Amino acid sequence: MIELLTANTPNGKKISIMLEEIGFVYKLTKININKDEQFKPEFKKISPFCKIPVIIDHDNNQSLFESGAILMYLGEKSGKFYHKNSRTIINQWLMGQMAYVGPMLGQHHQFHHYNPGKSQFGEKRYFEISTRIYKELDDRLSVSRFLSGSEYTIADIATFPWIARHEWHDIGLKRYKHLTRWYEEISSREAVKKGFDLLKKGEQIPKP
Ligand SMILES: N[C@@H](CCC(=O)N[C@@H](CS)C(=O)NCC(=O)O)C(=O)O
Repeated sequence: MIELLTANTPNGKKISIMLEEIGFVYKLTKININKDEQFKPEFKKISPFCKIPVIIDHDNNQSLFESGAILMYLGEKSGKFYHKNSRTIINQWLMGQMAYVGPMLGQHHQFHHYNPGKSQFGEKRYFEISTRIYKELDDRLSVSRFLSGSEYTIADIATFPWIARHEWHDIGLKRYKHLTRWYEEISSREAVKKGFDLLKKGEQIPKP
C-alpha cells in the first residue's frame, strides 16, 4: 500500500493522478504547508527539503521525495506510463517539467497571483517566461500527440496539473490550439478527474 503525504497543489496532484491512473490502493496523509507541517522533524526525515509530495511504499518500507522521482518509481513499479523503450525521451520531458515548467510557473503564481503589485520586474519576468512555456509546449504538441510521443506518459502527468492552473496565469490557454487539445484530452480521463480532486471535495478541472 502506498501512503501519499501531500497538500492540494500541482506537485501534489501529479502523484494522486498517477496513483489513480495505475489503480494502486493508496492512503492520503494531508500535510498542511500553510501551517508549516512540512518542517516537522519527522517529515524532514523523509523529505530533506521539507517539501510535499512524499510517498511511503509500505510494501517495502521505502520512502521517496521529489515528484519526478516518485513518478518514475511508480511507473517502474506498475509497468505503466513509463515504457522501458521510451525512457530516454520521457525523461527529457519529465526533467523539463521538473526543472523549468514547474519552477517558472510557480514563480509566476507568486508574483502574478499571490503578490500582484509588489514587484513590476518579477511580474513581467515570469509572465513572459510562462508565456514562452505555453508557446514551447504548444509547438511540441503541434507535432506530437503527447509530450514524449504518441503515448500518454508520466511526463504528461507531471505537466498537466501546472497547466490546469491556467486561470491564474492569465495567458489565455485557448490561444494555444495544440496545448488546448492535449489539455482537453487529458482532462477527459476518469483517473485524472479523480486524482485532480485530491481532497475528494468535488474539485473540478478548470475548462480551457
Ligand atoms: N521539486 C519538488 C518541488 C516540491 C514543492 O515545491 N512543493 C511545495 C508545494 S507545491 C512545498 O512543499 N512547499 C512548501 C515549502 O516550500 O515550504 C517536487 O516536484 O516534488
